[in-house]
Amino acid sequence: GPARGATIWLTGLPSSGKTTVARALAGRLRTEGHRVEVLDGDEIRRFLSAGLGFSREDRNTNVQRIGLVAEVLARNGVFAVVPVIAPYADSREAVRKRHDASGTAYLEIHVATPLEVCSERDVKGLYARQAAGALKGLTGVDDPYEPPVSPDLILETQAQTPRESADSVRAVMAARALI
Ligand code: GGZ
Repeated sequence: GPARGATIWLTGLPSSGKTTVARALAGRLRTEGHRVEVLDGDEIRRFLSAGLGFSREDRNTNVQRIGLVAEVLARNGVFAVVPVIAPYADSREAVRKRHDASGTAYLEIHVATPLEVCSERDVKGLYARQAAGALKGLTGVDDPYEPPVSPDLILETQAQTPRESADSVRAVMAARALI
C-alpha cells in the first residue's frame, strides 16, 4: 500500500536539542528512502507565522498552524518532524486530536534536557539575554513550559548523542509499525 506518514513532534525548552535531534532523525529516515520534512519553529516564524510573538495566544496560534501543515503532510505519506517548543499542553492536545480525527499517526517526543543544561548550552544566546534583562518571557525561565504528561518517548539528551536520540525515536516508530 501507499507509504504511511506520521508527525513526530519534538517538544522541549530552547537549546534542549530539538533541532539537532530532528536533523539527525530526518537524515537517517531519508537515507532509508522515506519522504521527510522538518518544520523548524525558527523558520516557520519567519514566514507562515510572521508577525506572531511569544504571548500564550500567539504561541498557540503558531502551534496550531504548524500542526495543520504537519497533519496534511503526514496524511499524505510524509514524515513531518517538528522541533517546536509548543509549551502549552492544551494546544499540543489539539494538534494530537487533529491527527486522530483523520487517523494520522502522531508521536509526541519530550526532549527533556534539564533547564540548567539548556541555559549552559544557550545556542542562540537567549538565556544570557534574559539574564541581562534584554528579553522577557523566555520559556522555562520566566514563561511557562508544561511538560508532556504521557509522551510517546522522553529523550535525555545530556546522556545521549543526537544520533542515539534519533535511534530511540526510530525505535518507537518501528514499534508502531510506521517504518
Ligand atoms: C522562547 C523564543 C523566545 C522566547 C525568541 N521564548 O532557538 P531559536 O530561539 O532560534 O528558536 C526559538 C523560537 C521558538 O519558537 P517556537 O515556534 O518553537 O516556539 S512556540 O512553540 O512557543 O511558539 C527561540 C526563539 O523563537 N525565541 N524569543 N521568549 N523562544
